[in-house]
Amino acid sequence: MIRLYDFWESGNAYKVRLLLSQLGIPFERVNIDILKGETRTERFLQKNPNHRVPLVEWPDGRILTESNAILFFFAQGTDYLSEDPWQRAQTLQWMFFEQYSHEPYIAVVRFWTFSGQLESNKQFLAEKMDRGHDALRVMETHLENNDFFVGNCYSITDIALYAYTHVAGEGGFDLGDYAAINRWLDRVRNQPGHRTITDDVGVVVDW
Ligand SMILES: N[C@@H](CCC(=O)N[C@@H](CS)C(=O)NCC(=O)O)C(=O)O
Repeated sequence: MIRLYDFWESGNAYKVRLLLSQLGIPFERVNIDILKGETRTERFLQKNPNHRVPLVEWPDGRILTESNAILFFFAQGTDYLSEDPWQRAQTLQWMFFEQYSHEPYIAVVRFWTFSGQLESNKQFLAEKMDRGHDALRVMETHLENNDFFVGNCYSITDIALYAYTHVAGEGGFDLGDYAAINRWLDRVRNQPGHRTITDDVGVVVDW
């Protein structure tokens, strides 16, 4: 069985938990507590020198990191990723947007908040909030005319963007002014097999 190295509060890890659950792929789950520095131990660094979860390990020893690469891998040949070359390129476009223009702001402020690092980063907060709202406006504009991000159907692109958008409020981002985003969040939540970020999925194992 494949094994996911996971951290409960991580939206990046949640992306993988959600897709594997929706695809019905069984998996083991190892909780790595990033707040205790468990991604920086020698043992974990041997698996990912870039000290981050999510990480998926196969029984034959193969390892894949980077949440959106993991989504892309498992979605191939399924309804969660189009076969059409243009739509696949659009999927990559939005997933790179998520990693460069969305996650570094919305996820980071949420992380500072729940890890108690907001005060020590307060000089960066205003800019992080501005850039986060820039990303939300880009999403809002797209969703005003589209039900989903690519091909007008639910795909890994929506999973990648849902992961941190739906918990943006935990970092102080008020989603009240983003009507189209809120309608999209509801559409994502209503997809078959949806799991929340706190749902207990996979088989928890020690390592
Ligand atoms: N680009 C990576 C980002 C992964 C990432 O930032 N993981 C965080 C948790 S959300 C982590 O493991 N941090 C631990 C550390 O930096 O040591 C992805 O999409 O998977």
